[in-house]
Amino acid sequence: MAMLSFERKYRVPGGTLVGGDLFDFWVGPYYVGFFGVTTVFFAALGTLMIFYGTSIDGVWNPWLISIEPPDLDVGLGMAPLNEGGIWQVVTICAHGAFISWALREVEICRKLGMGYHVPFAFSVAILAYTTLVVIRPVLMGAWGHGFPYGIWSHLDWVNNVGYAYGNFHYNPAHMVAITFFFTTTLALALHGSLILSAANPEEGNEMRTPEHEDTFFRDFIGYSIGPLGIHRLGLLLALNAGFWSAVCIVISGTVWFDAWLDWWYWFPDMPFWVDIEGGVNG
Ligand code: UQ2
Repeated sequence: MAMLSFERKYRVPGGTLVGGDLFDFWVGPYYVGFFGVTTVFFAALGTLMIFYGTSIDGVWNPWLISIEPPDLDVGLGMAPLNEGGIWQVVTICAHGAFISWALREVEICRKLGMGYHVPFAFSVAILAYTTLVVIRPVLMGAWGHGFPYGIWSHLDWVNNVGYAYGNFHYNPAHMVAITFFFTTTLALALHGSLILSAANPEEGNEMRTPEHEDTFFRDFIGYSIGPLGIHRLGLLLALNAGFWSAVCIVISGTVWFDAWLDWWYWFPDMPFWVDIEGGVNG
């Protein structure tokens, strides 16, 4: 594997959290480290379990493969392998692989003397997954509340769980999450288009500068958030999209049990107008 001209300079020893210098080496372009080994271990074991599970089911259409969680009556116990136990092992392996991946990012950050923004951001994604398959099932008392590991089956799960609370779009945290998702795409579209408009000119034209980028938005809306600020905003928006997604599902079935539409009755039920004749309360 060819090395970029600057790569060797940054292949410095140290910065490891676990294993000292035992795993402090590279394979081709990849830093290994203790957590590189554990990532490969958990990812391989989890993948093998998925193949084992679907071979029991006799399903080989990739769209239809599904590793189901245990039945609800298993509660928070261990299930036999072919009755949801495979799902439990795959869930443990997924956490092992995801957390190892985050800690490998931390070791690379430490080597390079960088901030921990990337592992922090990835941890929010892990938290969203953990909320679905661990935190909410534990709060509700059964692993069976986790989602099945299948392309088609997880869509069915989202559909059914959504309708279990009436219309999920009335969930206020779901509204906040969607707003962050949409605003993330708005910010990235503004940023991507602004950078390309300045940094990728037509053949023969000279590249424009960050000052041009600032000036465009000053001329346009009287405000520029700045070349550092747009990345702070982007990270803030994206992390909030994941965080509020986790909030909107974890409160469904734990602190709110009815249709989400009914939650909004706090507004017409406020004391100022709750007894007004002809109002929503009759
Ligand atoms: C900006 C800036 C960038 C950018 C973008 C803006 C020079 C290269 C996209 C403009 C962004 C603004 C005004 C914030 C918009 C707010 C939301 C919530 C979408 O000023 O500095 O750097 O890429």
